[in-house]
Amino acid sequence: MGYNIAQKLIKSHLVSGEMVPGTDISIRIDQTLTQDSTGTMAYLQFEAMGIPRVKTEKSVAYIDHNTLQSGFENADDHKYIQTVAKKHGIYYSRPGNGICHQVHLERFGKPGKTLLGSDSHTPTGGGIGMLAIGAGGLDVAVAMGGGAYHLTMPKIKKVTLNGKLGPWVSAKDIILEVLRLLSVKGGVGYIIEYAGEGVKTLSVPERATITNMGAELGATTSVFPSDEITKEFLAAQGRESDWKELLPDEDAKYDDEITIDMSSLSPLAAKPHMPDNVDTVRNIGPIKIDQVFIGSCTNSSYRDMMLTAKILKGKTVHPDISLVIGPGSKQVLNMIAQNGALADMIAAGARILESACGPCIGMGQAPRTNAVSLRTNNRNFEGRSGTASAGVYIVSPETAAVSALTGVLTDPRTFGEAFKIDMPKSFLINDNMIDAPADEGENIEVVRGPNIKPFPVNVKLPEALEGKALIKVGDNITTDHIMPSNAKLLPYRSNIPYLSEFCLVPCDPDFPKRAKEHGGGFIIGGVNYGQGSSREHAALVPLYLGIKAVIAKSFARIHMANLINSGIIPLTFNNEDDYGKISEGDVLLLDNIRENIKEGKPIVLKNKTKNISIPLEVVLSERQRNIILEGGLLNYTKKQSEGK
Ligand code: MIC
Ligand code: SF4
Repeated sequence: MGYNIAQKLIKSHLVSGEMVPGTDISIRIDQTLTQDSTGTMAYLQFEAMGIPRVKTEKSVAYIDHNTLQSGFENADDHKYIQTVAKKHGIYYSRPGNGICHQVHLERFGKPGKTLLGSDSHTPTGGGIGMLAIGAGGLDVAVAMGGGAYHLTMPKIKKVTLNGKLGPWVSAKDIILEVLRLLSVKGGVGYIIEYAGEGVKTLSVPERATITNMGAELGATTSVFPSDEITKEFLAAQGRESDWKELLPDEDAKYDDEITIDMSSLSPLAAKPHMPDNVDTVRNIGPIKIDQVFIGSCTNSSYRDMMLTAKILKGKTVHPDISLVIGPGSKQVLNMIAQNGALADMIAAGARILESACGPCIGMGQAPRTNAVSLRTNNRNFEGRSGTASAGVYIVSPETAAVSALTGVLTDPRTFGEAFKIDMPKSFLINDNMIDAPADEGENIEVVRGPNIKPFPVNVKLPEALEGKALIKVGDNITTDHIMPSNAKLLPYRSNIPYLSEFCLVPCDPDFPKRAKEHGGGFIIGGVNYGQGSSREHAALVPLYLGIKAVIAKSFARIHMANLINSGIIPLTFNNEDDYGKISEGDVLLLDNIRENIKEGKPIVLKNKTKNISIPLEVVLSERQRNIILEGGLLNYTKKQSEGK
């Protein structure tokens, strides 16, 4: 039997398990990446493991999220990451060098390799045929130490792309169409593999836009073949020797398949406040807009910037609009500076940002009250822009740039003849902002500023757990709800006690106070609880507040892994209707929970307030059960290494 690309990648890295969907497997990790807002925690955890040097082929620490530096905190974190990287064998991409996913694609990604990143958009690397997966910082720390990455063997969904994109329709519209078809939970448990004639019409950055936003499907990752187009991209990056062909076997099998006719697509937009709330730009109509942001790891490549510049050339941004542009990397910024495209943007009135995440994670450029903001990034969750009342529409760079000129949401097909952007034969290569690690790390001093506080570690799971249902939330709660990130909070990513004051505040401002008053308890959630980012803070902060278990209808993949790694039990209802049997404030008891988890016995929750029993499910592998019993992955790893 032949293999598809995802299976080939897994098979060549399989450490344990068999490639049977739904079962626990582990894979060897070739490369890791971290960024600064998850990186501090990941490196603190790596240090706690006591391993002197990373064991991966390449590990890179990027500084791209926390670049606002409104106080000493960000800069302290940067210094800590710079020194810890130098000591332990990790490459360091300095602030200003670009967004981790864009730079990794340009300079380090290799077809056929595995990449684990402490950021949910790590699957961007799937654009060059990598198995690139987002995970919590602790999983990345373990991988840096040479440990395998454990995951549930996903099913493989084939997305066949037929035809060719029409004028002014772009890769962003393809992934928005996939989101429209599958929804934000449609990819859970799957790897999305792209195939079909249409693939050959897409450049690597366009493919990367699609795999990047596969994160919004909840997919484990997404992957494209590595073909002649990949080879040309790598050659233009001076890395042709990194190329390797990766195609599915002719008789490859898939668990599922959908087909998209690219020729029939039109410009699309995801309306507030979910990336799957998709309609055509034309149907939504010419709504008045206040702000446009072109950038983020989804749409900040050379192609996207050149296209934007061509649209803006000789024009003026509409008087009611603030247009902000963030080129994805120093390479891109430097190239558009040299060829004059940047000058066209500036002349048109665009506000140019440094190459970083910026507005995508609420680091500046919060729009006005009740604003409509058009953005080329990937998430439009409520409040993520920094303004709770603003509505964000996710669109392509084409739609964004044209609308910035007209002042209203505009179908770019009305602009005239479409521009064709050729991929450069060679990119501008200058890796002077990437610091190599020291050959010998022993004498390197790691610098720790006062903002770096110890992280919480759980205790062994007790015999029974009792506490109140401290909060009950609905479906699709994101990690941006659980642990919001914005210009005010992101500087505190290495300060869990401070962050705990903001846990779940978008759902209920009193939650942190209540959790503290009651000495912890339970969270009750709906479907797809914890979707979105990989931030393990969304588990560490509840742990700090004494949360013992989260009982939900279902969980998002990375957040569930982060809960387990923190020793918080993710429990699901046997019957979703039982969600109605718990009210906020009810006293809940999990009797014999230690024994039941250990023995894999059925778990029954007693709602003492209502005097009823509710059967629960805990879908854990044996390893995950042991992690929970030990009180988290760090304790478990320590126990393993002590050989007890
Ligand atoms: C995001 O896009 O939400 C982030 C910020 O990049 C997160 C990581 C983080 O919270 O630091 C992600 O996607 O994992
Ligand atoms: Fe940065 Fe936004 Fe990409 Fe997250 S989604 S890595 S915040 S650009």
